[in-house]
Amino acid sequence: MAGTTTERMHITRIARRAFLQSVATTLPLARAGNGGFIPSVMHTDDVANGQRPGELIVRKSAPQNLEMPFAALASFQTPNEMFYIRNHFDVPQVPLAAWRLKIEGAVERPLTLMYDDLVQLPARRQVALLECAGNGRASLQPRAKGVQWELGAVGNAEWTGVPLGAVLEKAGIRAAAVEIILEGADAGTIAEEPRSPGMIHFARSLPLAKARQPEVLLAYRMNGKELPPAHGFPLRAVVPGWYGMASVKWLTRVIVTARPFQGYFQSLDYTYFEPLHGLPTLVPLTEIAVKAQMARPAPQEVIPVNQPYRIHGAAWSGEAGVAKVQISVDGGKSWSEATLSGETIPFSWRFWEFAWRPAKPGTYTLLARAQDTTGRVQPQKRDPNRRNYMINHLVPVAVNVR
Ligand SMILES: Nc1nc2c(c(=O)[nH]1)N[C@H]1C(S)=C(S)[C@@H](COP(=O)(O)O)O[C@H]1N2
Ligand SMILES: [Mo]
Repeated sequence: MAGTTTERMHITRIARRAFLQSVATTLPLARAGNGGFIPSVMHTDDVANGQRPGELIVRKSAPQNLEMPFAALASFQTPNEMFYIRNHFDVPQVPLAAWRLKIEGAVERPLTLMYDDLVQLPARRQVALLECAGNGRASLQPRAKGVQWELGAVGNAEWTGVPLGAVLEKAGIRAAAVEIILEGADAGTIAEEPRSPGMIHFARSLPLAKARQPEVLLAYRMNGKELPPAHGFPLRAVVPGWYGMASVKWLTRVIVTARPFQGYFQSLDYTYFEPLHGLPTLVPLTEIAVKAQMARPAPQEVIPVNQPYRIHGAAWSGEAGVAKVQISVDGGKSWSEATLSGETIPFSWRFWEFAWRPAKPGTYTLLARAQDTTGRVQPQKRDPNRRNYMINHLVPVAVNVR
């Protein structure tokens, strides 16, 4: 792969100071602290009950994979420092002066854009939730392969950028086009099976129909601040409603292609079995499945008897809204409706809460389940067709009332 990059922009790994200097000289904004984003971290053992809010939990340190302690859920927009980080390779250090975005393939006019070109195009702000397709994996039995995420590989942020569709229109999509491939500057080799063919870049594709939706952005700001390095500086895709793998970070190439893309992260990773004519068929993951997650109580939390307790959390469903959330405090025998707060904001989560007052001491099994505006509900049981992804079956939360 490294040998085929001649016509591509060159990204050099340079010392952090040099990187900051080069950014600072090309971009006044950077002086406000672009490179200053260093997530504060804690180790898994410190968070038995998720009781140290304000720090991300390390699930893997090289490359860095961090999750939010979901018990600390408090704000509708997840602060940048609390937003989970899912990296397959090391964060590429991209000097802005050398950075380019290429739009190529089945287009009338191939384009090469610089950062300043992009930020001058009409911008759109879009709130959208990102959830990793492996979020909740730690609850799977038997243990599934991959990063052992608990509940925190999810976040909701406001993104600012240029609609991908607008850039594609500038380049002119040819009639033969079927998909848009998004390629990141990060690259590496995957040593475990299935192995990668040497060095590969992170890349995913979108069907044309989704790529043209107005909510799909090439984003350069996150919650009003410059996109942090770990989240894709200088530019990332944000594909609202779809699992996180579609939102390619450190974007350097947009390739319009006349055949479906079959790259590593498209065909081997991030796929599930969809039954087609009765045959389980591997297809790429797309839309986020409906789900309610409980922030508090956290598993094994101790709750005082006969006191009011606020059960609360968030619910979401890819491209649809949340219609209702129900709570059970008796292991699923009976259900009551939770209160949804605020109004539906497209592609975002919705907070919910339920007032509980446990009358007797003992162990209780709590469950939350969501239904979306298209009628979809969370499954009771894990579907093996989903492999190690798309984890939205009901997971009980056991608590102790004393
Ligand atoms: N270039 C690149 N883009 C990427 C990834 C990556 O490793 N490299 N990880 C993807 C996955 S699997 C997820 S869940 C989201 C996570 O985005 P975040 O780290 O900003 O939360 O980024 C996606 N985009
Ligand atoms: Mo992910």
